[in-house]
Amino acid sequence: MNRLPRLYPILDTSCFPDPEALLLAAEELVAAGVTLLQYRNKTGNARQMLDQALELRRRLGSSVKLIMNDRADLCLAATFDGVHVGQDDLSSEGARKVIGEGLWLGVSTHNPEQVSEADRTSADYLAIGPVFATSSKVNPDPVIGLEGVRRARALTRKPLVAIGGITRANCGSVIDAGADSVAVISDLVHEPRKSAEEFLRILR
Ligand code: TZP
Ligand code: MG
Repeated sequence: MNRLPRLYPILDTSCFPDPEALLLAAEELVAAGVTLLQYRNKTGNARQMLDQALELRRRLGSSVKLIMNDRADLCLAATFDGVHVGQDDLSSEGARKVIGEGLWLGVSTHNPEQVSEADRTSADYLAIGPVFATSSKVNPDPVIGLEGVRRARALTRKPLVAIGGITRANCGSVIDAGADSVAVISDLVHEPRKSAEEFLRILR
């Protein structure tokens, strides 16, 4: 994979009143300069997820990298660029078998042991968090703080994405702690274009 962009927005369906609102937010993010997006849907069925993912791809075109959360099968079916798996999803090697060598594989980690284990896999990047308190995840792991980001940085040379409670106000400190990129859900929902432009300006 190429270098990760500094900003990695996650479009979570639970943040939008309907599919069209999510698609409009995606278009605004891309207009702001976003080049990497994750689609996260924790409530829809597979068919709804595929329909929405295909529409995202159709509307955004092929220059934006699209990552499917959780589901390697839907990554392929929706012609996405990669899949992001957590500790309860397919293992890294299982997901890699599904998507093949060419697509991106991201893995969520929440503590030093998981970072070290994921570092030994074929994952293209690792996510670490939650850095700060978050209300966007059900049953989040314990907050790791900036110290958790520093510890993760020391354990892997893979690209590192920090996640959890990251805002325009604190994103600079997360990059300073060693993250290559910040994944953000809630601080991009309200005014996606304006917020993404501000993130990108701060993180330049
Ligand atoms: N994994 C760890 S924290 C989190 C996920 C999916 C949610 C991040 O959302 P927010 O709103 O940016 O805190
Ligand atoms: Mg998952």
